[in-house]
Amino acid sequence: MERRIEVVRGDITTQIVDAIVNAANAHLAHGGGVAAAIARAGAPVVDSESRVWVEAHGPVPPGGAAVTSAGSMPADHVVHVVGPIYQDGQENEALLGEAVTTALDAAVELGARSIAMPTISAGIYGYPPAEACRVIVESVATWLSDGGDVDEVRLVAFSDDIVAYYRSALRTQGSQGASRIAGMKPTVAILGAGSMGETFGVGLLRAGWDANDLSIADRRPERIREIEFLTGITATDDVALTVAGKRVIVVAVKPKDVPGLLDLVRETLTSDQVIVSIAAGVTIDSYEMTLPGIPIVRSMPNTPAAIDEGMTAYCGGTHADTEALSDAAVVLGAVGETIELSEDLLDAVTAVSGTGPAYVFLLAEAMTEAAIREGLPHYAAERLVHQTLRGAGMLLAGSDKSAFRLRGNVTSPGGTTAAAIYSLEEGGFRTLMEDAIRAAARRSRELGKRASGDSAE
Ligand code: AR6
Repeated sequence: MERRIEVVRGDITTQIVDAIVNAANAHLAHGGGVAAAIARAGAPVVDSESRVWVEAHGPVPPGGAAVTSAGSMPADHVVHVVGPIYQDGQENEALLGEAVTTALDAAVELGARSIAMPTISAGIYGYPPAEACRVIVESVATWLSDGGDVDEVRLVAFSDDIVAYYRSALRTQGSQGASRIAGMKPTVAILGAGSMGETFGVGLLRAGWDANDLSIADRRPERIREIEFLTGITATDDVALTVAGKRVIVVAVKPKDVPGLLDLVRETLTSDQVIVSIAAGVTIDSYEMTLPGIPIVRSMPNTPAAIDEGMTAYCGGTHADTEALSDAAVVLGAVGETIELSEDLLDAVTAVSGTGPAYVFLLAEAMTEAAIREGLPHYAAERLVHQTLRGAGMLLAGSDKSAFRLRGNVTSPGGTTAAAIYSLEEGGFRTLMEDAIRAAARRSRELGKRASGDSAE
């Protein structure tokens, strides 16, 4: 198996790997940053085992690591290392490098084959993020070329700028040929120039793909001309030509059109290409029946992908090895965050993040109407509502605190928020949301059955 470094934008607590690394302090008091997120996701085990560890060994020494289990997180172990607090006149780079290699060694000792690591020291400890990313990439690459024996080191970036720093460090590293680096931009063919196809085409260009490494196919001549004009990507109605020589093939046609489309490419595709399907409900099984031996990745994106704020869940089929999954994640990650989940969860994903934007739009409609009824002019009601939703969303996504905590912070007893929340709860808001998500998941299962039935015919 090839040794590799990957960059994934996301939350380290949800990574499906053998071990995750924590950027801890010496006392394993997981009060803030990624440490608090890990302690919360792995509660209560991570905190209690950390206490036991410190009682038995004392504080984690520089260059040392502590190990706990991971509670209900997908990983098996958490390796806690302490990065340097960035200071002038100190060997920052050597200290951070040491934390990285210590973490990797400790994970390997636990038998881990895949390890996810946060940007150690780049938060509360004040290491300039671009520098931290460079040092982490160099340390991991050196560790791998010195014989570090794992299948994957996943660098988990919590924000877009960290992704960009990692990518740039990887490019430099790659050109020095220190080790084979994943996370580079694979060539991509997009089949179907509907709104999602366009979102991906434009998103990949924004993320730095060269138009020459992309191609698009569509059946409608006027749409082909339009998409070429809009994006500069070569578009044609010849599907076989579009997929030729491309590493990742994004299937972005309607579910009912998938079988016909696959008939056009089944002779052309080879096993070093990867199908990334965004067709709702079409199962990996149905792809694999038509395209034996071809790596398949099935995914469920959502519409905020149009502004690079998408949330996409994906899962790999029988022939999708780490490299195929990584290339799929790089393409999907160009337009937002990604999470790897098992296929049986995709109906729930559809009901939560796939359909989710519509719940928020409905909430916005209802709030705007109510605001107008309270006497606000229409233009003001809209601005108040839209910016409030944006602000609250950003606060929630960027915070370590749960939605429950953030809501608690703005709810004083007997105050206005309390009055509003009481009325929402009385009216069954929570039950309604639960019913809505259940209904969407059920519908997704029904449509899925129909879609796979179609393609099996
Ligand atoms: N997943 C991935 N990365 C994350 C997550 C997450 N859930 N949350 C934050 N990050 P920091 P440090 C990123 O401050 O600088 C703690 O209190 C974050 O954006 O967590 O080494 C410890 O207990 C940043 O890029 O770690 C120590 O006292 C990176 O993780 C102290 O902070 C590291 O930020 C350690 O400070």
